[in-house]
Amino acid sequence: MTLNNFKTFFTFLLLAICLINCDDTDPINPPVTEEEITPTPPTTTPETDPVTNQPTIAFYNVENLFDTIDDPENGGDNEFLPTAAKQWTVERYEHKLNNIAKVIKGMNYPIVMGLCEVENEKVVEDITKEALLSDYQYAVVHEQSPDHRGIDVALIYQPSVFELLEWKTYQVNIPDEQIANFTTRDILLVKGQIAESIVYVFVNHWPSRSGGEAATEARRTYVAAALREAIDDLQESEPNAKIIVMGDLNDEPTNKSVAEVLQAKTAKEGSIIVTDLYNCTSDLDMAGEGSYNYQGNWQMIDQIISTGNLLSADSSLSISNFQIYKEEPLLFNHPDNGLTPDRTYGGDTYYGGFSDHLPVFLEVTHVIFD
Ligand SMILES: [Ca+2]
Ligand SMILES: [Ca+2]
Ligand SMILES: [Ca+2]
Repeated sequence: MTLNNFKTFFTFLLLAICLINCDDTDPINPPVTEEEITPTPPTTTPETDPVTNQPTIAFYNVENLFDTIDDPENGGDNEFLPTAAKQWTVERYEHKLNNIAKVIKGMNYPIVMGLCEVENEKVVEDITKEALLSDYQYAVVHEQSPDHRGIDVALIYQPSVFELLEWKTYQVNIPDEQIANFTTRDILLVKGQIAESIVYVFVNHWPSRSGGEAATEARRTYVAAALREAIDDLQESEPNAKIIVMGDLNDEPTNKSVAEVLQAKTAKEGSIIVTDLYNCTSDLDMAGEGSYNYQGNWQMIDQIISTGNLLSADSSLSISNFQIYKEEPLLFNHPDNGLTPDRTYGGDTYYGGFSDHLPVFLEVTHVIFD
């Protein structure tokens, strides 16, 4: 092979890799250069007490929760095997499950918790089987998504508090000029009952910014439009439906997809309209907080949004006090970027942390009328 041939081949190879990975789960850009960082010892994660004594609802991007078994129909799990460069072993998998269980405890064992970046139903069940969670009898709602890496969204819930009524998924087929048959994660809709209130929860994981925020924005506005349509349909048949939207939206509250297409308002805009969507994250977003650290900047890409009828304190079911679960064990001090979520992997280097995202949650008040 001549040098020019080699260059052409190499360029083609890079392009192919780029296309294959165009929807890599790293939400914003390639991982920060973590090679120079000393990994956190993975066996010393402390268990912390719950940060609230109120009932909670939460969402968590758990960063690539794959099992260690090869799914022959999914090429996307091949890097998460004991024999792969990442050396994804049962021991590491169990350490990660235990970390997630500690986070669930830390958020006071959410009644309902959305998850993303889970490989299959089994890995979600494995979370719920953690000893730390045994008192809560968590149950699972999961459906396989057509995402090319095989990662899905899911929901866990406490059946004694949240009665599961129905659930469905929305497959979103995004027309994309660069990639034929571009697929993303389904939107999961779960209908359940807390006390006397019916609530609808949409769990999301919108397409990543990998490849550039502007270049990929149309994918997220497309999914936002699909979600808006699903909500419009629901509100047409049930105008006062209590709706919670949660997920890793890979956009921030002020981006076009969230603010304009989904029409999620900031909570401070005028008086509350019961059927409108409000972004519960807005106050913390405007204060510079976030769930994801991109090169030193906190970004609020993991969000919880609700209809106005859930925001009134005298409602039979209300939510308030949105928070980012930002406890010390989930963070490490990056030499350039400051406090940053302590992730499981940087490239193939194992750090044994929790996730590249922080979990988010809010508090729930429910009133039973006699
Ligand atoms: Ca697997
Ligand atoms: Ca495979
Ligand atoms: Ca899957």
